[in-house]
Amino acid sequence: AQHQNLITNVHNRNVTNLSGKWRYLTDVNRERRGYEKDMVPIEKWDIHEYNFPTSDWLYVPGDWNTQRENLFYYDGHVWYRKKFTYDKDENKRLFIYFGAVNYKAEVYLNDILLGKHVGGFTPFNFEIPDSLLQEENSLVVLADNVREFDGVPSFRTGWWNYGGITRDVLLVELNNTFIRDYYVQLDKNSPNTIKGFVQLDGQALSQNVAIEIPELNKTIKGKTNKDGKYEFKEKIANVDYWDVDNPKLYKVKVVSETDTVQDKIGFRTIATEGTDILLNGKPIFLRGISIHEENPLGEGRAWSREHAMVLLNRAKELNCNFVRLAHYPHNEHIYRVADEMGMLVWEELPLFWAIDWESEKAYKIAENMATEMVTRDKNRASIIIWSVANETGDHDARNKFLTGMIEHTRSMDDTRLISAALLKNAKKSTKKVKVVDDYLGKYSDIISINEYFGWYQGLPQIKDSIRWDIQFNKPFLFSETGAGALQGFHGDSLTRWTEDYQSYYFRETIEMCERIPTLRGLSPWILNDFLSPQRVFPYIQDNFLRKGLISDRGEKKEAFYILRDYYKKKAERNR
Ligand code: GCB
Repeated sequence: AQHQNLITNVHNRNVTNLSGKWRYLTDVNRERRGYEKDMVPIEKWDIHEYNFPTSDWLYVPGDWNTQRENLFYYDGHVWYRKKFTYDKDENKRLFIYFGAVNYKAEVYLNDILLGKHVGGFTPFNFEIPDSLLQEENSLVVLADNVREFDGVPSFRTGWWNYGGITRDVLLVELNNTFIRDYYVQLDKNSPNTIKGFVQLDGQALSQNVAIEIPELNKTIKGKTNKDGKYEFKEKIANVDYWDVDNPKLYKVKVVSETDTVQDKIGFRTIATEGTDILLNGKPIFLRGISIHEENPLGEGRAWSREHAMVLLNRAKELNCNFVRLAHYPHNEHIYRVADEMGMLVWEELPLFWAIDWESEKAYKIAENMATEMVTRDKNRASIIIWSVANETGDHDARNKFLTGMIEHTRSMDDTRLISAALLKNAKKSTKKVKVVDDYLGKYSDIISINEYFGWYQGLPQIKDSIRWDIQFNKPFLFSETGAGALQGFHGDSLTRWTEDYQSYYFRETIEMCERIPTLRGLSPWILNDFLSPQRVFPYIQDNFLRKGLISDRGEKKEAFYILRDYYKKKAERNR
């Protein structure tokens, strides 16, 4: 069994949350105890060695690395078990939904395989047939975060390979024929046109459906085809557009003869014109910051609405109107909070560094991830950019892979901009002139570059003499820039790892930015220090990447205030 068509907006449906303590067993040898046969009486598994009832537990959602010291560096197989009872209405259908399991998941209910999933940052669901439900149910999940060269991401990442059931697990009870998915967005080229679709799932696929927006006195009516799909495009008037200062969300009700689902959706357009980014037709400068999905109140993966509020409030305090949520799709909560707060968002696929570009397997995984990402988030006004990759080399295999990914993403949603965090052309660049001519630039709407002059190369003043030769007439963005500093460590501004050096770096970066006429934003690296497998410099890094403007313990560094003040000025000028 493979995973089945994704149900959207699960949090607004009839759900039972299975979070809490789950039993777990590590399986270092990956012996699986017969599970490869897809069917083994789990209770027989409870022999001395592999004994769920007496085993330790982990919290779900959550990574295992930061919950158990002896799992901190563990990449491997972990078996989870949750027992639950469920009183199901026999006229309804039951699904199990996972917000994310990193990296692969196998899901068994009462010893029967429900399905498998690959990809650590996107949701999936399986239907639970009535015949499988018992009075007390045993849900077993294998979470496998073993890295693969032809995986997505590949073996090498800059972030911690947190394993486990890292996001919400929900039982979702739905009507026999239900609204599985819908898309309600403004047409990119016309702020007076609303377009989208409704998709039913079940036996009664031909139905009358409606999209109601009561506050606009608008009801769009139609009939689904034999595949359960209704597509629409309609005029709409008097819209109060969603904007960063006015994050207006409308109640939207999607109704069929057998189901109803509610959402809150903002309406805005995002486009480019020459070197400008236009939000609702008006030029905007993206005052951004990059963010990893790490818990700002503790450690490990972030997974809750509360975590999202803290992260985005920190960005607000920095006077941001934009966040780059790197380097993979984050949990659904943060995009909803961004919608409510008026924060523009860049969402990204984990096609990071050296992917096995020739691998068809890797391509299929990535394509499926893009499908899951867009399916889940396509109704979020905050998301203005889909990013397909980060820092990848400019060569044929990669170009074929990524143009395919861009095409696929656009075919699912053409209302947003597409980009990728690119690199300068190292061969053509000189010490003073940095050439930007990546093949992908032709296909992306915004030219985004990661740069670290003054950190990996030279001292910050090197930025004084740099000129950017950007060979595209498109908006330019620094998707990353930053320097490491240990919070509380001070010295002169030429001493690496001090807050003073980092501040100096940011002052020089800001000056450089002001000299680039087509620059339309930046999202420096990064809001908070985060765990990284590559950053092992003792006493300074100790496994943390220290380019945060805020430490992993929540203390602000000097550079935070420098960027905050710059953004304040930019906000006043909007340029
Ligand atoms: C990058 C990566 C980011 C790293 C950063 C760094 O370009 O995109 O994940 O953490 O550089 O600190 O070097």
